[in-house]
Parts: sequence; C-alpha cells; structure tokens
Amino acid sequence: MHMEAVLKFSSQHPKPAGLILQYGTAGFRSRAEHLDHVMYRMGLLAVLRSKKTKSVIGVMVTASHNPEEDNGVKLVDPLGEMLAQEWEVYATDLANAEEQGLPSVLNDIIQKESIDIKQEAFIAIGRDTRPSSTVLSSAVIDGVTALASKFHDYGLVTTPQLHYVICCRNTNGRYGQPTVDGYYQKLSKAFNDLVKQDPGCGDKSICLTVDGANGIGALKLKEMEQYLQSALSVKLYNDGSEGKLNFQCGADYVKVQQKPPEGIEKKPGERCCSFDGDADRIVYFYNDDAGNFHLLDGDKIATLISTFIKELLVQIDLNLKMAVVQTAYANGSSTRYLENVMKVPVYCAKTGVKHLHHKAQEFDIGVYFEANGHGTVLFSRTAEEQIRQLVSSEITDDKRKAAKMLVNTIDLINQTVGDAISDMLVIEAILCLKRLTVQKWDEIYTDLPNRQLKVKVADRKVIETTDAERRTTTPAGLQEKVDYLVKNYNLARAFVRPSGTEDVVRVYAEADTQENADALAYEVSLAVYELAGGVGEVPKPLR
Ligand code: G16
Repeated sequence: MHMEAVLKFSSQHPKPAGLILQYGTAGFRSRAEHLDHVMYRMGLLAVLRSKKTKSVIGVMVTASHNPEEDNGVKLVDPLGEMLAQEWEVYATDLANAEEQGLPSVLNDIIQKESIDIKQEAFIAIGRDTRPSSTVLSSAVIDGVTALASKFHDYGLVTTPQLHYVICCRNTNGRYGQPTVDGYYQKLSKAFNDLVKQDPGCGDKSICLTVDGANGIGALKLKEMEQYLQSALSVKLYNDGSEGKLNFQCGADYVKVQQKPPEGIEKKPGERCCSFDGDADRIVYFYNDDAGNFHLLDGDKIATLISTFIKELLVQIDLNLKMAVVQTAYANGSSTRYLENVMKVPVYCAKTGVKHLHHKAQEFDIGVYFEANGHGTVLFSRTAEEQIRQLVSSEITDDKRKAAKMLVNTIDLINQTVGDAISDMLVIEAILCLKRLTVQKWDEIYTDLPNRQLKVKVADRKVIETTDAERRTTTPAGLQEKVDYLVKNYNLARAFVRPSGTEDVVRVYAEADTQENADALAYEVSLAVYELAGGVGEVPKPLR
C-alpha cells in the first residue's frame, strides 16, 4: 500500500482538530469548509471498495437539498446503489481518524475485508453546481491518486446520472451506454416510444413548468430537451442563471413549506414540478382557480406509478408480486388508499433511500417513494425478462401493446436510484396516456393535513428511534409525551427523528385539519425542545 503517498497527500487535506462527523442518511454532510479532508479520505475509501468489489465505484460531491453553503459526499456501489451499510462504519472511522492514524485505519479495513491490494481500482467522480464542489472533487481525486488508482471525472452531473453510469460500467453496457449522452438517449427513446403508443401524446402536446432549484438538474434538463422534441415542452425556471441553489425553491422547500417556489410564473391549474439540488427528488404542484396551493408529493407519485403498472400487469396477465415501500412520513391517506383500494401491500422502511431500496428488492416489482419525492421502481431480473419475452411471443395486439408499454416504462425508469428527470418523464407519460389532468391525479385520494418542523438540540444523537423511526426509545419520557399529545386530536399521528443530513431533529404531525396538524406539530416540537436538550429559540405556535 502506498502509505507514504497517503500521508503526503493527506497533509494537503488536513482534518480540522477535534472535528467529528458521522456518516448520515446519504453520506457525509456539513458546511463545505469542514469537508476537504473527508473528500480526500472518501477517495481513499472508494479505491478500497473498488478493489474489494472488483468494480467501478462512484463518488458524488453534493449536499443535495441542503443550503448552498453545505456540501457532502455520496458513495455509489457497483450496481448504482448507495454504499453498502457495513462500509458506513469504515467511512466514519476514516473521516474521523487523526492524520497519523490514517494508515492503520486503512490497513484495518484491508484486513477485515481481505482486500487484495494488487487488484486494480477505478473510480467515477461527479459533482453538483455548488461553488465548493470543484475543489472538493479535486480532493477526492487526490485520494484516488494517492492510492495510485485510475478515475474518470464526469464533472457536472446529477446524482442519478452518476448512479446510472456506474451501473452501465459494471454491467458491460447492458444497462445502457456509460455516458451522460447515453443516459439522454436511453431515457428519451423510452419516453418517446412510450408516449407514441397514443397518437394524442405527440407534437409537444405535453407542457410542463419546471423549478430547477437553481441546481444541476436545470442544467441537465436543458441539455436533454433536444432529445425530447417529439412530445414534451418544458418551461424551466430557477435554472441557476441568477438565484441561489435551493433558496426558496426546489423540492424540499416546496414539500416542507407547502408552498410554490419563488421565481416561477404559473396560471391556475398549470402543472408544475420542482427538482432538488442534485435532481434525485421531484414533487409536483399546482394552484387551483381559487388560488389554493396543491402539492403532489412522493406518495401521490407512488400511487400514480403503481396504479399504471398494476393496470398493465392485469392486461398482460403475468402473476408478478408488486409492493410499495414508504417511510413514516407517508401520508396516512396514501397508505390507506394503496392498501384498501388498490390492494397493494405497503411496507414502511426507515428514512433513507438505502433502506427503501433494499426492501423494494424483495419483490418482482418494488415501487419505493419517500414523501419528499425521492423514489423509483425496481423490477427483478426475472420480472423484466418475462415482460420483455412477452413482447415477441404469440399474444393479442392489446396484450402486446401493454407489454411494450411496460418495457418502455422499465427503460425509462432509473432503477439505480430516485431520479427527478426520469421520474418526471414517467409521470408525464402516464398523465398523457391516461388523459389525467393534474387535478384528477390529485383527486385520487385526499391527503391528511400535515406539518413538518425542525427543532435544534445540543446533540441530536440523544434521540434514538425504533419501529422504522415511528417511535422514540430515548430520551426518557419523550414517546409517552408524544402519545399523550396525539390522543387529543382526530386522525392524528406524530413522530420525531434525528435528521441524518442536517443538524436538527425532525418533527412530523398529521391530523384531521391543518389547524390541528400545526398545533400538534408545535406541541411535539416543544416536547422535543424540553426533553431532548433544545437550544436557541423555543418553538412558537404556528398560528
Ligand atoms: C437524503 C436521502 C433521503 C432522505 C433525505 C432527508 O436526501 O437520500 O433518503 O429522505 O436525505 O434525510 P434526513 O431526514 O435524515 O435529513 P437528499 O435528497 O438530501 O440526498
């Protein structure tokens, strides 16, 4: 191992004294100025992971939905999944080691994982549009170089684009061409073919307003537009030419604030969507004639997509097991609709794509979406093969059409991870094919009013959770207090969990009216503040 080089390069990426960071929901996230050493060390870790898996590994420099001043890193495993959870502990050990201790932490990983250090490694690197991302991705490159390994710098890409190219590279192109152009070609062909199944969906008949969150998604959607000429016309706002990343715009802002982003023009009834900072999430929204805002979040997206797939499955008459995976944030109405009306089994996973993705892999078709708009659909290899084979077998024209539509859907969905652009195209195609307006889609079920709040505490690790994060086990008395507060409202539910991407505790409440959801969220926030060591301003009632 090149330990001398490791230490030499490391001196250019010193760790701030005493700084301890934890691998969170989607990698490390912090203020950008705290992350140079982490990036360097994740370059080192990616090389070890690449040697271990004998595959290309991805490193994406992004803090996704966080403010522009933050940054972070997401590691991408061979098939485009998030880094294996067993390796998160190595990531944390490496990030927090003092400089002289680096060789021993590296050797430890090599021994525990029986890594053949002579094995070649290859790393693919991407970054979002944050001003700090350029220098931080050079730190990743230094890490890779210190271990004398090869890399390809994809530069500015969305997180899902990097996941896509990693999967393509490691499956010898079976998943597609491992380039950004290959991504555009694969998705646009699938989209164009899918909407062509209905003559009414061509010639720019689909018109959509997009809030690009002033991030990489806007840039990449502009690049992709030329490939989508046949059907989709996009009005792009918050394209990064002026505004600040994720500031008063983007999927997280729209979902949490329950209001439209700043900087977009829209008429009543006009269908709009928002990406987040690295374009791995999407939410839809519109204003009705009375000016009321309506949000169509990940739960509504999961319902739309799974209904569409289920209807096609009925037509092709294949007995495939489909399930939907949600998190505790899923609106109670969505879960009831999926289970009781659609008769689809629903599972609850902990927050974090990695948890949902694994659960979804257990089914022939696993649809997973977080309410915040992060999600995708996974088709098992067998399911995919059965559907593809059907297209060329002796069946009726109607059946063949349905099978073709499923094949196009499989090709259009980025199965490696949630992808705002891919999800947007799937949704637009479904709405057009089913002749659904955004209002009709919204009316499929009515969300229970809900509210999300953040509480600052001295150490968010004091809150521990169980039951897919729906209940707390520490600090003492908090869950009892939440249970007591919930009992005072109709159709109410609330939970508390520490964020894994921001230094806050998240509070979620839903109830029969917005007033009650707001009151409950406030009361739970106060309980968190009092029992979990709140700092700064005491939470105030929302009304
Ligand atoms: C990341 C994860 C998501 C998660 C979100 C918020 O999203 O990929 O699965 O829902 O963080 O996590 P937390 O509540 O723990 O802060 P993104 O889009 O920021 O990468």
